[in-house]
Amino acid sequence: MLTVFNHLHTVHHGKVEMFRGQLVPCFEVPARADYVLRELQERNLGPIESPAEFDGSAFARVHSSRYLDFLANAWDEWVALDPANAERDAFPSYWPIRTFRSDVLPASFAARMGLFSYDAGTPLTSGTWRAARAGACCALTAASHVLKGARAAFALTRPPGHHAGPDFFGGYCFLNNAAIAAQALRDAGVDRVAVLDIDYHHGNGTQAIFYDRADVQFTSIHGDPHTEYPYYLGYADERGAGGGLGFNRNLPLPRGTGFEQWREALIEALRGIAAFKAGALVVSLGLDTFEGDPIAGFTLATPDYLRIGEDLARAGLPTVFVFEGGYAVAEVGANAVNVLEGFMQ
Ligand code: Q9C
Ligand code: ZN
Repeated sequence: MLTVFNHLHTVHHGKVEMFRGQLVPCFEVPARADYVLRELQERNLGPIESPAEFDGSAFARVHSSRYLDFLANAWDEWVALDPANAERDAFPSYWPIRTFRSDVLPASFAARMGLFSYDAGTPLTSGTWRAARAGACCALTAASHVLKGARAAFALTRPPGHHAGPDFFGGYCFLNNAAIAAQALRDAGVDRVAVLDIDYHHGNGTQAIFYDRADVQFTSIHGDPHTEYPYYLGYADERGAGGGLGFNRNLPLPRGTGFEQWREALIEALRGIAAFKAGALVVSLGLDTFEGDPIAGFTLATPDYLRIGEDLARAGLPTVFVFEGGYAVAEVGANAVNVLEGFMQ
């Protein structure tokens, strides 16, 4: 399988995130992508290339222009507030929840940080915009290979994307790489695109982007949001809105779920994808379902990821894989590449 690697990913390097009342070292670290890259090379999974250049128009198909403008300038605004900020990650401190206005764009940078985000665990750093932009270009390049007839392609990038919505960042995500790829497939003439999200955490950003759409079906298997991040979305009764009713499917599973039960959800998800008659599939490939993951609660083991790849291949669809979460750094390479190898067998 062809991999499109974001060589610029290292310029997004958060120092700390807010976790249980403390600033702790980031879980979402550059080594994650490097471990996957090394495993791809060691196992000779196929060519590894750099992303093509795209202008921002494909990003604007899923994100609002005021959000993209904000992201593009956020670091410079942060440093302009205080030169010492150059050494500090930027975090939001205020959020416009219920009864506040979200139509006004405040002059205050702090106010806009909160307007465009939903948690305090997602540091914005000097290279965030450059890394995220190059990452979205990886997703677009992978999609273009599939459009040209490749059976599958893998966008290997960080920061991840599936928590980023039309106009917000969070959950370590800034640009929604999977959504950008899915929309690009639609715009290139694929009538129906399925997005399957197998990260441990519900893909709230992707769901939000496509919630009222019948042309992009979103399915997610994840930890039950009653107890798991992102808490406020990902419940089974969220089925889509308006013309999109019936095209959103959430399969939450309790913390502690093992592979046997997880795989039943996967088979069910694939049944729904087959009924949708998609022309292409985008997989949000999170590996934080792994038993050793430090911030998640399923118990999948490394060999299980081969089975997942085999199951996904049986859908018989041109497939774009997009790297999402997975924080057991030393194992994330083997787990990710197992999915891809299982798919290609
Ligand atoms: N309980 C992705 O996997 N913080 N994002 C949880 C630990 C948010 C994960 C803190 C986790 C976001 C792409
Ligand atoms: Zn995750």
